[in-house]
Amino acid sequence: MTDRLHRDHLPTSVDAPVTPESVGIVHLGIGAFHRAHQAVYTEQAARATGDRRWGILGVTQRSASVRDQLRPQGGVYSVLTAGARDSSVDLVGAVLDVAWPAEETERVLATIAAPTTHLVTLTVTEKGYCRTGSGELDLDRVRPDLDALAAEQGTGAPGETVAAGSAIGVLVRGLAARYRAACEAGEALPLTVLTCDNMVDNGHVLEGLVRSALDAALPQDTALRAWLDAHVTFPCSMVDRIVPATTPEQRDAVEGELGVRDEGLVVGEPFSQWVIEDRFAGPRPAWEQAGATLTDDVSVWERAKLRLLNGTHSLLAYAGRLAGHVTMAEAVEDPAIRARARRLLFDDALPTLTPPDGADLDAYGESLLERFANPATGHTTLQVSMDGTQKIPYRWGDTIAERLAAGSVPHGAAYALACWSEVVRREAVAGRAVDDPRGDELQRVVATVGGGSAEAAAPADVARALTALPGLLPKGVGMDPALLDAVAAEVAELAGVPAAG
Ligand code: CS2
Repeated sequence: MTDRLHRDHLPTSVDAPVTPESVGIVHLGIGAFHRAHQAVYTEQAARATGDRRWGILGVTQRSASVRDQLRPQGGVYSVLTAGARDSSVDLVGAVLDVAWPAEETERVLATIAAPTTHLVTLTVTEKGYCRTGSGELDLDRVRPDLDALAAEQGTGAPGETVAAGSAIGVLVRGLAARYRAACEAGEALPLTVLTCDNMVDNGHVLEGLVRSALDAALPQDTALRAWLDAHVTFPCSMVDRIVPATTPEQRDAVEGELGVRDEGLVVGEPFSQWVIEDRFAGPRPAWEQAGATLTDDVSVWERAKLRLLNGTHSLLAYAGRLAGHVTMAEAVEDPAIRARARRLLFDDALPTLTPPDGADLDAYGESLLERFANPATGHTTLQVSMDGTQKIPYRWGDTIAERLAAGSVPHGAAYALACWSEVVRREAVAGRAVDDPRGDELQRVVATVGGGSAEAAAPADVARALTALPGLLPKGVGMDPALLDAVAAEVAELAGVPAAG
């Protein structure tokens, strides 16, 4: 048995990480992605500048597991950069601690309110934004947090601190706590709320949800809203690094290399990119010193990345699963699947995009296929295929809408929809849960198409019904006859039966 990695006794074979002096950032959703991306930029910026104000308090929503990995290590963990040919291990010390709101809501809210904190950042995944199928804040899901918020602001029944049940809940309650602290201190206490999730206009989406939550919980509180208007910003950002779930084998391999056990190890590909809208309410880490791009307009980057990288990724995941491929690398190396991926990438998505800052999108598209083929990350088709209803709108929806509007049928995207539909149908037939927040609804659609039985549902009819699912594609697009015919034809080929209807 080797010792556990710890900030106070570090292996000498790798550079020591920086230990920040205080928490400057509260990060909601400290999964593997944050630890392999924004935390790495924060660490590198601290190394480059010596500015040690930017420790991170990670907040984990769903379970205590990341806290239990990192707290016994004093927050330090390693990042395995897994390239097709080489790999390397680095230590990151930017995370000072991890809190689980089920047990430590008060501490999380107090840290968001603290004057030394300047940023709340988020990677809570698409489903973590608690939206209904039509994109509104799902008030039922955040109700306990809204009631707690009203109580904390003195307009509801006061009581014990209620454990926060959602990331949006933590955020709005944290903002209100900061506003109260600002009033008490007689200072503005500005705050930047920076979302790093894969959604179009992510900052604007988040700001809209926060305002809806405040409208629902505190309809009379104009002073809090005035503070928000004047002192809180919600910049957009585009993040990119392929970060698969860490495997036990990777943990063992890094243990062999470091000579200590790291339960918090994360794995990432060599490529990493971060484009951030330069709209901060107060100070921030010098992330540009670590390679981040600060810009006035993130949207061109965001659209290109979502439609090209994530769009193709999802196609490969569903097509790969149907073909029995476990890893994304196997899926992209399958010639039949690769040809379809190229179609989505180059024929459907690319013509809908404006290249950001003179970037060569053809070269970018080719580089993506190479990145996906990196076998060292071990990224699985199962992981990328989860939460389809939350991802497809951003990844395929706009591409499809724009190609149809331009008078052409996007066959790559139709194939992608067919693959997704087939994965859903086969799960339903096998009686397995679909890993998606709308999974039960998807199962019901399949059963309804089959007159009450998933087995009886014709694949092409299922595909038509799923393509028309409310909230999946932009309004009206899921009903487009040319698209529906193309999807049905693709699914019939996949399922080996003639297209129905
Ligand atoms: C992937 C992304 O799991 C997924 O849905 O498409 O996590 C992808 O690896 C990242 O966005 C790459 O930046």
